[in-house]
Amino acid sequence: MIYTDKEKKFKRYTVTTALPYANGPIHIGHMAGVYIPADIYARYLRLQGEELFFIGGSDEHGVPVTIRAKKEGCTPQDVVDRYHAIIKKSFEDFGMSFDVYSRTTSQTHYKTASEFFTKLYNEGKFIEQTTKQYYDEKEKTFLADRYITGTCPICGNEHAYGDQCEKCGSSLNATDLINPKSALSGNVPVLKETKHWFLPLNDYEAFLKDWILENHKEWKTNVYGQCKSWLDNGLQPRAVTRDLDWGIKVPVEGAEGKVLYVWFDAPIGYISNTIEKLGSSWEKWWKDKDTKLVHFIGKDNIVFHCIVFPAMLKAHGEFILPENVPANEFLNLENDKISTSRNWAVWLNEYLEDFPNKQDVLRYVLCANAPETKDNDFTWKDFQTRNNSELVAILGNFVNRTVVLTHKYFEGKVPQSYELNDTDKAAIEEIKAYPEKIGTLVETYKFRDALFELMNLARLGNKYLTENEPWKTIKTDEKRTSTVLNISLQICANLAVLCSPFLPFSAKKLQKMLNLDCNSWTQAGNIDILSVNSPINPAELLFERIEDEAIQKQIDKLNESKKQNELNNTAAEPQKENIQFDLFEKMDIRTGVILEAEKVAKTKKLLKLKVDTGIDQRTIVSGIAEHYKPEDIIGKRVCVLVNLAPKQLKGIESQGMILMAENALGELSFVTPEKPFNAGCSVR
Ligand code: B3M
Ligand code: ZN
Repeated sequence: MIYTDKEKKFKRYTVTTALPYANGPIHIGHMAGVYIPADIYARYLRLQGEELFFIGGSDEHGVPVTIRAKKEGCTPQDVVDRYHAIIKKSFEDFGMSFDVYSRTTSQTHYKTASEFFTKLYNEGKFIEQTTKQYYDEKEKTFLADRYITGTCPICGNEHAYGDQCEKCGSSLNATDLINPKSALSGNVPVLKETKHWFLPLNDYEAFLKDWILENHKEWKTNVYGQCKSWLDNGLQPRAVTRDLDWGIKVPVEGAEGKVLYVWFDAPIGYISNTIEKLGSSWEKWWKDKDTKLVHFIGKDNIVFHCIVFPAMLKAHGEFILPENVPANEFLNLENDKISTSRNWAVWLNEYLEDFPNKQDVLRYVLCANAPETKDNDFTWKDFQTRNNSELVAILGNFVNRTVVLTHKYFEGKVPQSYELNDTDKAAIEEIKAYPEKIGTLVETYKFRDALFELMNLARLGNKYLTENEPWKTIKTDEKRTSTVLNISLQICANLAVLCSPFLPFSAKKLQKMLNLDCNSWTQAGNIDILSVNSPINPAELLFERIEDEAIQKQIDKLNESKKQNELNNTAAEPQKENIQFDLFEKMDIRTGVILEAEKVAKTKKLLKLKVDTGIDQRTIVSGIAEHYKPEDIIGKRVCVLVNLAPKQLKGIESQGMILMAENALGELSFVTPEKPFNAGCSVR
């Protein structure tokens, strides 16, 4: 049977969002892929009067957290405490309307996840298997796949990881790597036997095939397609435990040093977070067949939410299964994959520093560009265009014109509507259709289209106002102006209701301007939202133009990241051949201070400097003009090779050489004594 979401009626909704790893801040890719669509959906359902529990939280276990801790020289708990706080704050700042935002290191979660495992264990739902895993004898620990590097057997990349080669994209087993090395000690790891518990996914294959492939044909094609390919390839037992010291201890005897696999405990986090918030009344959200469970995730999480977690829930037996998993594809940034390690991202916390109070602009752009059916690209130019020519020029402009005219002609009170003509009637017919049109799109997870329709309503408003010219009719027919402004204000009020899931901050502002108490989606779709004579507050700009400089600053920031990456990835020049100390001793290097600097005429590269060497004040010609402006380097402390034989350069005698460091991009930097030493000190 094929049924769409709409045809089956549910009593309530449990909506989850992927729990971000607490090993870094949140970026625009996370927002566009998961959180903005989920928040629109949740806010919409609330306005529809639906009972809803909207769940978020941080995923605090797993190897990525331990890697970060090791890199930063702190404990995993330190890492997750720090990033949980940052992530939670970003979500709050961007108006994520979670009913709970908790974490997988909470006591409730440890208890819930342990009990979940124990139940399956006691009922014999796992198989025990002893396999050989890489072990680091120096560090005395088994190695997670990510902790092993070596040569990719497929493309020969020497820096492949035990789970994946990032060069050719192949997914690997650690034992596939040629010349494996432990990332902890650099030693060659040995294979050692270890016992683990596996969930025999193959036993759930028939159930999953029937449930997804037969009964959920309405799922998004990218999600359905990925599930089908997994199921067609046949499922294998999956280990649900790991040898690691960060995580939830495996609650059975003889499992010392083992924890639950992060992908076993994390999805249970959705349930624990519900319990944490609601106490004993949590069960209806997870066990009642009349509850619709929806998971918002990115495409890399599909297999865990559509195959592994449902198999776990099925094995447990008491829980409902997701009704839909509207996973998105990936968002790229300026034509390049978003990457935390390469700092190629727009971080939410930094965005708000540069664009204070512009949460809705980012929410708008990320929704308008959401990677719903394919990977998509975020560019700063597009961000600017969408702000200036859509939010400002269409939505903001329409509201502003209407409110300003109301104050100009009708003392800031909603004027009366008199006789309606055909244009009015046509506009009203169109207005009526919007709540249903937008609502249906939201209910079927087409958030981009929904947002586009919302803007069409604003376009309709602009067109209506422009065509009916109330500023002209005021001179001849005040009643006509009154009618047109009434209808325009009613369109503003419709927008104030309908935009609130998408642009919650601006919606609030607009509702305040209109003195509108918005609490239901059904308020929209008519032209009686605002009653005649009710007061309208003075116009306030909903959006403001973003100028080129602000955009250029962001592009510069990204270019800086690109440059840093290039530098980090370039190996240092090979060492020159050895020399004896006496040769070095012959060089007389001194600290010095630049006293004067000017460009050498008709050259691009040369500056003529006067330098205090402590011995004398002398002229040195230096090839640094492309890197430093003369006026910026007066007073600079430098190092000077003072006994270099004088040389004529462009007719000037240069008496020595300023020492410069040069990076892989050919950029120059003075070598400056770290303390403010006088000129003339020897350098050796
Ligand atoms: N933390 C992976 C991710 O952030 C993972 C999601 C867990 S959802 C239960 O992509
Ligand atoms: Zn490879």
